[in-house]
Amino acid sequence: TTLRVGVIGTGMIGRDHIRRMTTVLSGLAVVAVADVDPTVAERVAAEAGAVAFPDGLDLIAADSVDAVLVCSWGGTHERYVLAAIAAGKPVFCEKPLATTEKACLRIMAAEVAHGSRLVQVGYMRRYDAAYLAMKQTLESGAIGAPLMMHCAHRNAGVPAFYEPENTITDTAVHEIDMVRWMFGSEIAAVRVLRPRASRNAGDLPDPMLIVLELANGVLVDVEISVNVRYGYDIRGEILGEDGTVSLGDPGLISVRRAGRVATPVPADWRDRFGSTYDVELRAWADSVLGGGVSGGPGTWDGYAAAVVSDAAVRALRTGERIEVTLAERPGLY
Ligand code: NAD
Ligand code: ISE
Repeated sequence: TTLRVGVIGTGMIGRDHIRRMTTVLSGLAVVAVADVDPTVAERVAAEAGAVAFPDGLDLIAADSVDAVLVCSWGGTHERYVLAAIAAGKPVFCEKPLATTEKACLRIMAAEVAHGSRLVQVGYMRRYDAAYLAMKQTLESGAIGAPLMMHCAHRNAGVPAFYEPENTITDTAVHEIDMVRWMFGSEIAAVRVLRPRASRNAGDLPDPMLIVLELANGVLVDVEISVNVRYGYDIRGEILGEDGTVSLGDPGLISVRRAGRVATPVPADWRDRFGSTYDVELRAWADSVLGGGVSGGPGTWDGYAAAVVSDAAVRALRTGERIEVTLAERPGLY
């Protein structure tokens, strides 16, 4: 059987996922696309052999669409995810699930009322070979009980529409989700510190240091830098009581010439996480095709990440330590 997918949002990642579903993964067909910019949607539809819908809500309602991929801007995710749940269709929503805690709670209420899980959120690091090997090492006990984790999330640059708070809601959310999964613990409090701004920062609070206190006592620091120019650099090291585990260098080769050793740095998230998104979408499609529940990040995870990012935005604005309070976790999750 083939899973007939409709894609809403045909920008950078929407197009990348369409390429993946049409040329890399089997068992998937992109049958419909929609974008607020109809010219883009029509061009992408023609390339993919799909039908362009003027409105994402009509795409969700179409009989030809079995499952939905939401790849539009974060603030627009809620209406599409709610519509997919109302239609009883599985939905893969790119991160963040929604941009506010309240919107995530509305999605959670709708999914709980529906009675089974339909939503997977695009926190792809859970499918990344390096992060998985790190988690396996941690869980093997080889480095002892974890104490701290140091992370860096560096972008070469960001698009013009990127707002100051996107450093948290769009960028740091990946670490926020990753550490909840890595350590199996919720985040209890957050602080944000800022050095002097980079001369490349423009109006952005760039760089910044986010300190996450986990409920299990682990402390995590995350450097966010979004204009480093030199490439896309994702780092992590866990300090345990008996040793450490770090993400390795993602550059596959090292070149020695003219008295230097050079290892390539990925250019952007497509470069660094390309095969990770392949694994992520394969797992999602398999869970949908198999009629089961996706083992990937769901609505609860999207909600928890949104609450922590709200708290981090407050910490950034006030300079204070902000405690995180989550709603009661429904039995569905
Ligand atoms: P983008 O600007 O390149 O593309 C977004 C597209 O959505 C644009 O074509 C825009 O016209 C369209 N759009 C906006 N509002 C819409 C609406 N209401 N209905 C339909 N279409 C609408 O942005 P992008 O970088 O592709 O990011 C899209 C989403 O994917 C964001 O939520 C972002 O956080 C997420 N993302 C995730 C990763 C990852 O690593 N998992 C990487 C990049 C982007
Ligand atoms: C983008 O939306 C992503 O999700 C990338 O993984 C992240 O590195 C980048 O900062 C975001 O803007």
